[in-house]
Amino acid sequence: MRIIVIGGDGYLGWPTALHLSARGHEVAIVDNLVRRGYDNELGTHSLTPIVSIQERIAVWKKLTGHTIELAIGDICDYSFFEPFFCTFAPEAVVHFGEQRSAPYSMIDRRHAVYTQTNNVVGTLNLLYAIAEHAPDCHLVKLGTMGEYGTPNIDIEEGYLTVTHNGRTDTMPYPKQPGSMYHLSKVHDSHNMMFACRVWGLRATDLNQGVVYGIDTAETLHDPRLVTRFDYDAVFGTALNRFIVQAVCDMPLTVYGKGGQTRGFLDIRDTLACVELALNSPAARGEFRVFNQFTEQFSVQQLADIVVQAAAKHGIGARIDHIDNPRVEKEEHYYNAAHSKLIDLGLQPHFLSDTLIDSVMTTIKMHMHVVRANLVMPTVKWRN
Ligand code: NAD
Ligand code: USQ
Repeated sequence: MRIIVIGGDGYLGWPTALHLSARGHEVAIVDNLVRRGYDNELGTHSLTPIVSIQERIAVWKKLTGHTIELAIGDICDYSFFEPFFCTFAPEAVVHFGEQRSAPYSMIDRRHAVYTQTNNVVGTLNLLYAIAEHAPDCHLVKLGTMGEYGTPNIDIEEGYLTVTHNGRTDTMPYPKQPGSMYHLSKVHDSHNMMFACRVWGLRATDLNQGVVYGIDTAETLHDPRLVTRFDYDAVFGTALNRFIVQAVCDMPLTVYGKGGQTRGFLDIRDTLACVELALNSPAARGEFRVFNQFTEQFSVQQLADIVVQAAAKHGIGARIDHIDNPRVEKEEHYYNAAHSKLIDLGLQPHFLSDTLIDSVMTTIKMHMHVVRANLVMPTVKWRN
């Protein structure tokens, strides 16, 4: 297939582009490199040393003979995106290219407006490009489990059948997102559903949980193929942060009571899920929603798992319950369906000591560059 990977320089987009290229697909990366710009803005960095996207692609070509096309530009700029889209003529697009940090979106008005403009306008441009130039193209879009929030009933995969005043209908599952970023994903979902219903597009919304891990089969070929790895309080995510904190002898930062429960998955399963979705596309006019995670954990459970794994390495990690900078339930019911990707053949990599050990090994190689001042949260949901 001819596949565009939007956001192909990011944590998940880069290893996904390699994975698809390794399977013989013709891959093009579109990225405006804004993620590297956020690092300049915030003084953050990837713990793993990442080379330029041009060098990454050149190394991949030298090692495997596979070419990955590159278009540096902003998908919000239709005068850039439309001609590239027409020339490449994709059969599928995997869309990772959004501002994805909840804390970043909550810094202030400007960051909230930027996040929602970047994410919603970019996706809207993509929907128009597909509708106008390649209506058969399958859109595989990264959404988030956080669109649903933490309702006191089971979470279904995208839709809920409701009986009201004696009549029954199936409609989008109610959304109660927890940040301006998560809200942007809800807006995207509505726009995609509209485009499928009205223009007959085909789209799969992958409502992904929190991802952990670093290495994939393809990135392990050469150190210059490593993906980025964030541990700071704005872009670092829970489990990845906890492992860095344990290795660097810092307390594990559980926010509040730690009963916040979320879906989690290994980065290798992100790649597998995207591939499964691409291999069995949605039908024309269908807006499919898959909940993309493999296990549920509370933040406290994750911290406990990391403390135990660290002990095996002789590290005496400890947990600090710090004031929660976010507004979120710290004790709640959580039971989310996630069977559609399993039905398509997903064989999950469940969280294991082996995975934590391998992440610890990589972190140890780079721990001398960890900046302690980036670890504690400074962005608050409410001042
Ligand atoms: P990332 O920030 O590392 O990568 C996103 C990439 O998109 C970056 O390289 C950035 O430069 C690019 N980008 C952003 N806006 C763009 C634009 N307007 N035009 C072109 N390129 C643009 O993020 P990630 O962790 O790889 O996440 C990828 C996607 O997966 C996001 O949509 C995110 O919401 C979703 N997701 C991530 C996680 C996670 O735990 N990392 C979990 C669930 C969902
Ligand atoms: N948390 C802590 N301590 C930390 C960091 C986080 O207790 O040091 C808690 C948070 O308060 C939250 C939970 O862990 O309750 C998850 O936070 P996170 O920062 O790991 O993840 P989140 O902000 O939800 O966002 C990440 C990605 C985002 C993706 C989302 C999937 O950055 O792109 O959409 O995970 S989900 O959570 O399912 O919505």
